[in-house]
Amino acid sequence: MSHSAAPIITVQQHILQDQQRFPGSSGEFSWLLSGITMATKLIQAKVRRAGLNDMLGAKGEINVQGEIQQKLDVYSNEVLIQCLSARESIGVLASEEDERPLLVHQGSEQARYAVVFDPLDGSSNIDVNVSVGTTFSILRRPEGVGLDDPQKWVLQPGAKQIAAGYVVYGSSTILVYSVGNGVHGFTLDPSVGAYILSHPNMRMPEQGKYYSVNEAYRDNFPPRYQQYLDRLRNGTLGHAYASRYIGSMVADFHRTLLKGGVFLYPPTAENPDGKLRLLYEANPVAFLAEQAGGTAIDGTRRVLDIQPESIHQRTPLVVGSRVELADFERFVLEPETPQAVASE
Ligand code: AHM
Ligand code: MG
Repeated sequence: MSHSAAPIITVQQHILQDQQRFPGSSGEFSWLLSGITMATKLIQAKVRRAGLNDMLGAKGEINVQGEIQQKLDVYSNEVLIQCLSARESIGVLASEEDERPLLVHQGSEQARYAVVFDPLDGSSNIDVNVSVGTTFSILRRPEGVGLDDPQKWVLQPGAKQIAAGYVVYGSSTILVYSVGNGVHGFTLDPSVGAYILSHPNMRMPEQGKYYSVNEAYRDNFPPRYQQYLDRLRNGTLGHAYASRYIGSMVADFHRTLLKGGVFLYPPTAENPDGKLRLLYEANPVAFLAEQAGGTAIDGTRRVLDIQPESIHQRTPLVVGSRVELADFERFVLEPETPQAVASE
């Protein structure tokens, strides 16, 4: 008897297949990634109960379970560190929440990877029940660099990421990751606690209908960015765009990945480097965008080519579909071309 139903694939099975791309890794890479998936399941459980936690005890107080109430971003950070520091293959962890990188398994020869993450991005949205997320980026220990210099493990251009991804805690919990072999999305089935492949081989549409930017800051954007937004609105790219802005990068990017369009966090007069962090916000998103057929630039350069100078450095970000990004590059980066001038 033949069976026509599609197979059910969990993220663990998928990672094991992907791992064959890393000869000699003998299971350690899938073990590492399973630390991330475990942590995000714990985080999502806490996020889902956020309103109840507030009800059961104010921050800093002891709740009915005897736990001290913690801010969710602090909790998320600790959970990731707890889950990842059990993996012998990891030597360095760097988080948005910690000023310096954290050393784990000091002296272990097996420690070959660094993991950089933002444990709870967009956390100001928690109070109003709007999507938040976790982002992560995995780097290989550079040749000849020891544990005495953890900064060097993580200060590598995004093009060196061997894996990156995010989890969006939205109306469902979705994990999206890539090991440089396409982008794949998994939806958490909360009844069994497993991430199930729901979005294989994600491709960003060539063009979308939305732009996504905090337009309240528009007057402070460089003039060319302002004019670019006008082009999107006035139909220069073939249709008039609508806007969508959640204020959680992970959620705004997730929509851009699925529906196409462009997400921007431009430089402003006060913040010439924008707001987003290069290592654990822009880099994972840029890696996924490129893997899905999109483009990510900092306004002038490819994000993945930027050599980071410090762990928490910021970068402007323009990421999205090919058509929107090609127009950005033509219009904003080469403003002297006759085409750009003619359409002003
Ligand atoms: P956070 O890491 O403090 O949560 O800040 C990052 C968030 C991003 O998720 C989002 O894209 C951006 O801040 C929104 O900033 P703004 O309110 O300036 O538009
Ligand atoms: Mg953040």
